[in-house]
Amino acid sequence: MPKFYLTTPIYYVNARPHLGHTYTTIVADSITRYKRLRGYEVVFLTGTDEHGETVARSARRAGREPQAFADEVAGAYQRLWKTLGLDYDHFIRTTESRHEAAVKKLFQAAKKAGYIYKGKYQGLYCVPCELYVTDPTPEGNCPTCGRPPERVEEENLFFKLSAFQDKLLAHYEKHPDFVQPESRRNEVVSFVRSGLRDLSITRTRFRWGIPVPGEESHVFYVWFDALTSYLSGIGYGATGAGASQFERLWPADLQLVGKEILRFHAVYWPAFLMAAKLPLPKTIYAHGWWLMELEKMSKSRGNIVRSEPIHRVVGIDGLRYYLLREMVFGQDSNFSYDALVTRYNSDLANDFGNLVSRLLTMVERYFKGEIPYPSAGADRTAEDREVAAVAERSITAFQQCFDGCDFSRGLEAVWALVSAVNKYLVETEPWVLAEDEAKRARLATVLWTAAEGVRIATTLLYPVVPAAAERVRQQLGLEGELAATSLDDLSWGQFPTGTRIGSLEPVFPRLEKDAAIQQMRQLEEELTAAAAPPARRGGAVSADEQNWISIDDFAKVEMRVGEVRSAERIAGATKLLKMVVDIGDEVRQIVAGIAEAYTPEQLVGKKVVIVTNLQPRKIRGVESNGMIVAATVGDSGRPVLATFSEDVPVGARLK
Ligand code: ME8
Repeated sequence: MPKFYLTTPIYYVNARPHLGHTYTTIVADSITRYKRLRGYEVVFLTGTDEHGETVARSARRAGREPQAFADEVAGAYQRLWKTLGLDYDHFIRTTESRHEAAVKKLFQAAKKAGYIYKGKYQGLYCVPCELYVTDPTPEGNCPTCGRPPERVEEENLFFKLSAFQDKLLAHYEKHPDFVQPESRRNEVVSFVRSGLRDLSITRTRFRWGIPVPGEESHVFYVWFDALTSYLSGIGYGATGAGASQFERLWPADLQLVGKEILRFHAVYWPAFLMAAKLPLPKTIYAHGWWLMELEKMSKSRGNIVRSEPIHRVVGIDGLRYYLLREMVFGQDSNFSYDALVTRYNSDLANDFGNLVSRLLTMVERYFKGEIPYPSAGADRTAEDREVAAVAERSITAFQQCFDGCDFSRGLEAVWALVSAVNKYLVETEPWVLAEDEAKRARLATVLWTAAEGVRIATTLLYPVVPAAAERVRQQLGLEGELAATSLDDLSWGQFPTGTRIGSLEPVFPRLEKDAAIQQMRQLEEELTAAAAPPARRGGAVSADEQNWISIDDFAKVEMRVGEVRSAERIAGATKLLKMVVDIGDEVRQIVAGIAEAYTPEQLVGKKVVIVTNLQPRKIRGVESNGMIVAATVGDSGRPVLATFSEDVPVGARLK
């Protein structure tokens, strides 16, 4: 049996899973199911990325030890994948000792081959991206996330990435499938052509990482650590059975990544592997982003949607279908509850679900629940032959699309068949045939043909909507499980006649759109509130007391000196400005109603007062993580920002 080793990125534990993470993992699960139907032994790896400065800082903010914090978030990922029934084989956590052993082994191999040396890094560093910023934006910000980097100076171990420029270019040339899709491949090639600098692969500025052998004050750079998970999760660095599993499975056949981390996977990763004399993965496939109001959905932007509210309302298969059908793999897609429910109702409830229930109701009514025998081939009409031809075309197109990660077009190919069967039933009118005893043979052929079309569509749908497809298969009275079917054997004309159908229950009940959307939004809000720090418990106070607060109450308000790094207007909101403000040990996004009093240019570089422990909230859909302090002046209520007459350090507290 040919093997197929497939990976998702391993997810950072500084954020709980949102729809973007669910997306990649669901895609990997669908590919796993598809490849298994094609006869592959599929091994699917996912996991969590638990080291690094960002995680250490998130843990500190939550008042937790990094390991306890990582345990909790890694647990949240594992629980969600279990709830969603995602069929992974390996879950690797970078804090496991087997992973630590693998990272050290990869490092030693690269060192032995002469690709590691000691040097000094002086320059800019972006903490959230854990990345040295060598090519800042014109405003001096990180090119990946747009946030202001910090100036650092560190003694590090360097990896001789520059030695791999020609080797990488030769590899891209020789293996056009190595980076997909094509457009991204071109970006990677031109990035490498423009020259590669050596890469610092250790850090001394924090301790939360894997210690570097022989350099006790250094820990590994989080990307050197994290990328190795694709090896450690299947036995690299192990002995005995673990090692032989690694020999059998590596190199990976397909590594799925979001486009923002393609450079790490298509440039650094193959260079590390080449240095250690390990074979390179066959394909790195970069997909696009789920956007919310045209911005990447991400925790730091505060614009996330979680999968729980969605799968609780449209079901797990409803969620899976939407994600694979709506996004063209490789491109960005805007998430909308409206589009989600519309897709669900039109494709799943109407086209497919109704077809199944109409068909089975007729088989029950006209043939006492037994799929009838079709008439002999010679009696077939053009309509019968057309359905068969569409089915054969759908089988081929579906497989071609899924082999090329074109899931939305693969599903369109199945819908061509679903629509053809619906059209066939409208044209042949079995309910009219049923009224005439002389047309019973024709009625039998029509229902058999429709059942065969539904069987094929259901089999093709299994990788995307596995639970629903298995239920339809049972309702059709077919034996065995779809999971054990072979797609290579799937062709027209195999529906076993005389099959007794199972009991009918709708697989995709229709949803009332407004109610479903409201329910999902409400669940999402509840989850957001549950994740936020608990609100202060209130109680009734007398009128006299209302004007007084204790010194302890005042001390609860944390105010700090912030410096505005960037500011921009919010489209469609005349009063609002979105600012990025540095408050010392972090930067915050803050929305304030000061656009009529200040231009963005007047604000950049200004020292201001920020209330930093205010519960985050969304203003016009944009997350605001703090409040800027201003006086309200005159009848118009013009805001005047509080600032300082002497120079004060960023981050200083006010009391
Ligand atoms: O980058 N749309 O982890 P991460 C689509 N730990 N996919 C999205 C998405 C969105 N809006 N947001 C996230 C890391 N993703 C590193 C990876 S691998 C050795 C280390 C998906 O938790 C997408 O696949 O930030 C992206 O690559 C991944 O989540 C990043 O998750």
